[in-house]
Amino acid sequence: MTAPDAAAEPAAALVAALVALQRRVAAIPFDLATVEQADRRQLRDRVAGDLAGHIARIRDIDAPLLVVLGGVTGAGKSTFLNTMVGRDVVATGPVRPTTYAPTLVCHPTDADWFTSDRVMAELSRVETDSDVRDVGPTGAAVLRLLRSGTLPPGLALVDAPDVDSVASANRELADQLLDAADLWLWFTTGGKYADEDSMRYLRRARTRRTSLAVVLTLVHRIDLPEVRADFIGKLADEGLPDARLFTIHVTAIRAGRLPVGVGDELRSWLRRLADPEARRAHRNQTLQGGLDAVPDDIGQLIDAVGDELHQARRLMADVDHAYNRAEEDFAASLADGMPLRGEVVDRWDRFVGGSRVLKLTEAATGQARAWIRGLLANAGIGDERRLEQQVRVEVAGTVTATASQLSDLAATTVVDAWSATPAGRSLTAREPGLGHRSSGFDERITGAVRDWQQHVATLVASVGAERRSQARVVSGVVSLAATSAILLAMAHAGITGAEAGIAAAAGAANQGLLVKLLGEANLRKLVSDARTDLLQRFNDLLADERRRFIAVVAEVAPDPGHLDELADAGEALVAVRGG
Ligand SMILES: Nc1nc2c(ncn2[C@@H]2O[C@H](COP(=O)(O)OP(=O)(O)O)[C@@H](O)[C@H]2O)c(=O)[nH]1
Ligand SMILES: [Mg+2]
Repeated sequence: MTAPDAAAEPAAALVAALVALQRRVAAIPFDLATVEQADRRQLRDRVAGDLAGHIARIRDIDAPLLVVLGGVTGAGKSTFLNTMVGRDVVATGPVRPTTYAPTLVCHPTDADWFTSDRVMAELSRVETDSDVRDVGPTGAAVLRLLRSGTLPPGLALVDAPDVDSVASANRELADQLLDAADLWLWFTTGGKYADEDSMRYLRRARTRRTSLAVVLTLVHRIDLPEVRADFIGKLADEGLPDARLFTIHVTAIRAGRLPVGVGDELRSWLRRLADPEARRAHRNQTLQGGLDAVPDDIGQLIDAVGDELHQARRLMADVDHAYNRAEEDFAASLADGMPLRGEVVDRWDRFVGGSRVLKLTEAATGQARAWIRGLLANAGIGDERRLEQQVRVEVAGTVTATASQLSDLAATTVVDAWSATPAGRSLTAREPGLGHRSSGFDERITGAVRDWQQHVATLVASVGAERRSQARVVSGVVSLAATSAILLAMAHAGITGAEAGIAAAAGAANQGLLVKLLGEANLRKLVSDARTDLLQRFNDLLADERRRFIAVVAEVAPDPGHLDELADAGEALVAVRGG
């Protein structure tokens, strides 16, 4: 940092790396409603804010030094701020635990540095001379800006809310301000300096290597040497042996201020910080410490996004599991037989299964025509058509019902599995219809089954056309009858014997008819094609059903590509700093 020109280029590269990283961090949505969601969003905002602070520190190395007065309740922060300003600008003593608007005081010529969103962008600014305590029901965080000629140019002081405030909004605001500080001025009292509340923050300052000075207040003059020595020991124990320590003994307070002569050492030290060299030194220490902490922060974010991704994939796996199972179940129910109504099946069996019919069909091809005539004569063409239609309707209804039921079952299974995690529950809540098959499913499955039956009819007709010897019989009415016979056999698992050998199962009237009409090999192939076709149609519909679930997960799941981008941006920063 000797010659500004020499420093300019690395600084520009560093800023570019930080800007890229900051954008990537700020863009992490953490939309999956995991148990950790709120913490993760908070981490993201904190890291993004820190990065913005680092960018500001590098870009504006000569900006006024931002000194944040932090610490426990009643430690004298507000009293000291009033003392520095020379008038009663903030209220002292117990404050209501409502959302607190912190006050930033700076020299009038420095105010422009703080009116913009260069630092602490999340806080809206209010410029008023009177103290703003309660910022209203929305609780939106406000930073009160005060210009005072009594502070030297180059120094800005912020009176932060108490870190042990009963209101969590105040504690969070205090953290936010401390994160934005170039230097912490930590206030603690003779009675509280060893408290965990206070020590936790001092540890944080040490870890982050934030420039730090500690102010020990409300100690009686007589106790001062002993308390001071004890506190120095505690600071050393916490790894802060070099922390600058000021003490302010108990004294009479007038108009919310310390009397002249008390706290002078601290006052003049602070005034000297306004010097450009001192400013740079403190700012740079905080910057370097902050930059050192970035890889760890990014690592935490990467872990968080990685875990979110993992959880999203588990939700996806629940979907796959349930719908794959539905596919298997449908195939199995086709193999095992669906619950057709007995009466239709019986009537059809009686229709095709008379011993006379079977006997006739065993006869030569020429007699088949007579058999058909006999069938028609027995049943009457109207009745025969009607029965054949009933079979088709019955099969369609049964297949449709089975498909709908399995689709419902898959949806319920996913919703049940999802109810085990908050992320899953919130997805189900977003889309209340997910617990059962989609509203359009019934119409689509009805169409699909109709198309399948049509396809089977086409298959039967084509087999008939190829089968020269019986070409004349396997046509028209018989073709329809054969179609129905096959549909029935398939739905009723009457063709299960097809794989084992049709002849073995040929005792069944329907099957016997089919073998006679189409031939064993044709029948086997036809049934296999028809089955594949139906399974495909069902699986296509299930894919749409499945997509409803995948879509809601995809909406909130992190993009794996962003994970890589985040890691790359983090590594790019490390490379720029190392190079
Ligand atoms: N007697 C006495 N009271 C003090 C001293 N410093 C602070 N106080 C009082 O302690 C209370 C809390 O001080 P305040 O500045 O509001 O502390 P803050 O909560 O850290 O902002 C106020 O009533 C102050 O008047 C001091 O040196 N002597
Ligand atoms: Mg106060």
